[in-house]
Amino acid sequence: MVVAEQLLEGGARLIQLRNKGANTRELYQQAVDLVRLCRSRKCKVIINDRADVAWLARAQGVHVGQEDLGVKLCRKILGPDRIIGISTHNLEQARQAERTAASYVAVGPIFPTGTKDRPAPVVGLAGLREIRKVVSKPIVAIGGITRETAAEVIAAGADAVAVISDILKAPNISERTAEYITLLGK
Ligand code: TZP
Ligand code: MG
Repeated sequence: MVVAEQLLEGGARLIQLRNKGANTRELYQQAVDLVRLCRSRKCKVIINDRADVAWLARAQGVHVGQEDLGVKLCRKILGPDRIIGISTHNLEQARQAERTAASYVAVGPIFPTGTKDRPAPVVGLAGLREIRKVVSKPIVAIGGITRETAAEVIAAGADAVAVISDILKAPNISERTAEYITLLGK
């Protein structure tokens, strides 16, 4: 949890736990530890892929992809109040996500990314602008976003950005996190 502590130190208020390599028990334990760590700092925790783990660990929500349990089933597990985010990679998926009970719609990859295995084709800023026209839920943009590009991603219609490498590969993770918060004025 060293990384999470650094993110919190930098002022993060929402962290997604993403660990594709963990088995279910490991993911559950990490989720419990992260939720405990974040609680006193008023930082929300979203668990990637697994609504069951999110519920059991009392996380604030889950983030699902196109091949995970759908939003309707996640709502059955998590109830009406928890956060459910869904990944979309094109206009049609975004339109569909808008019609679900998701709390937010993630759109990406906005730019090329080395973080995800077999990423969908790049959506780009133009694609994001088109998606903005059909989605009224909050949009979280993801994929290859850096502090140099975050402002233009927001200008293209995103309400928030999700960032992995540009924060985790920084020489100082807390400072980089704080930079994003200042940059985005949130
Ligand atoms: N979904 C679309 S792109 C991506 C995910 C999980 C990875 C984003 O990571 P990075 O390092 O910020 O490009
Ligand atoms: Mg997933």
